[in-house]
Amino acid sequence: MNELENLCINTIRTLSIDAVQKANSGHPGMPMGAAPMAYALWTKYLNFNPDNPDWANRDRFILSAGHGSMLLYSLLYLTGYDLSLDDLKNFRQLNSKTAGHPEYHLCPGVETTTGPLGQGFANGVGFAIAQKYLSARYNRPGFDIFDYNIYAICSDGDLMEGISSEAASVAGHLKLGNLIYLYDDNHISIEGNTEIAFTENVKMRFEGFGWQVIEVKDGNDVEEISNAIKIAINEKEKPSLIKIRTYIAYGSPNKVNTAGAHGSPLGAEEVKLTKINLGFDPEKFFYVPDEVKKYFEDAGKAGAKMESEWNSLFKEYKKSHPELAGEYENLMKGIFPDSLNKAFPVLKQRTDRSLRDQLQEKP
Ligand SMILES: Cc1ncc(C[n+]2csc(CCOP(=O)(O)OP(=O)(O)O)c2C)c(N)n1
Ligand SMILES: [Mg+2]
Repeated sequence: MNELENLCINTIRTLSIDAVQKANSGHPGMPMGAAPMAYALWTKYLNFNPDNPDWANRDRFILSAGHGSMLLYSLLYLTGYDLSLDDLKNFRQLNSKTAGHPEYHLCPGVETTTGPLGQGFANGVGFAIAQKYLSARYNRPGFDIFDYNIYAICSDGDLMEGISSEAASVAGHLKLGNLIYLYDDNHISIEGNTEIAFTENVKMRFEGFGWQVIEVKDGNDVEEISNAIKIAINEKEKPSLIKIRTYIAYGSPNKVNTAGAHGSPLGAEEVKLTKINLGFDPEKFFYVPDEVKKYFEDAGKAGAKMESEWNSLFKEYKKSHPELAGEYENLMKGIFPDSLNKAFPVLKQRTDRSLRDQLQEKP
């Protein structure tokens, strides 16, 4: 890993621990362990435009392990979404954009609300089905209008929840090759080591569902993670689970690999020791080196360029396929095609009898 990469990753870590410490509540350990995978995904693969979080062909990113919300907020701030350093300082405060768990509509760049474990995982499968539908209906030769992927970071708790098994099963059945999940395999959950309650063979379970499972042995190895993501992107038939061995609270001398770093701040003294350990000034808070901000913002600008290329492609598409383009644009405004309107039954409101009478009426 080069020095700048290291600095970028450690900035995600220090922003996250500072925000949790200032709020005096939250989950510092997850962002610290998962920072390298997030860095690799967001700077090398994820297509997004911070200036337009609604760009139709953006890749979707879901933080299913929503308790690690500071990971996402750090990325959104660093890449240039409409989220300021002050918003990070207001983490977990009433009416702030940076709620304890990511909230859709509250914070730009948050694709869906996550908090209940398993929910983001399952939502992502729905997103992937939607992408498949859009591409099947609207893409035409020479016009890959919708070719985006759905990415998520999920945790042990996500995989423990039953809903993730149901969703994973249908994702395998439908061959959702557009689905790429990064599993933060840190062997720790709220009650301690996963040995206590979660010892199933995750790899075999997901292979049984028809997924491709790729193992990354070192969650700090950006190259190993990047290669795994590339393999996942190239797999078009199967959803992919990238099982990445990480350490919760990586960088904290005394809290690393402990459940104590799951749901409470590191503590002022440990924050200092962590910063020293990571090569940061312990007296600086919410510190972002200029070169780090520039590097992340450049990743965002690359996405802005992609969107403008996509806009040109859509213009051409509109000329070649005006009906399809028009239908899509109408749908986005909530206007259904006539054929669909006709398919809906027309229900008349009955005003001649009270609701209670209607309910008591025998069928
Ligand atoms: C459905 C549901 N049950 C319980 C919780 C409370 N909770 C938050 S995080 C967590 C588990 C944490 O373990 P893991 O998912 O491995 O995250 P890590 O500690 O490794 O970051 C639990 C039980 C929740 N968010 N959702
Ligand atoms: Mg865990």
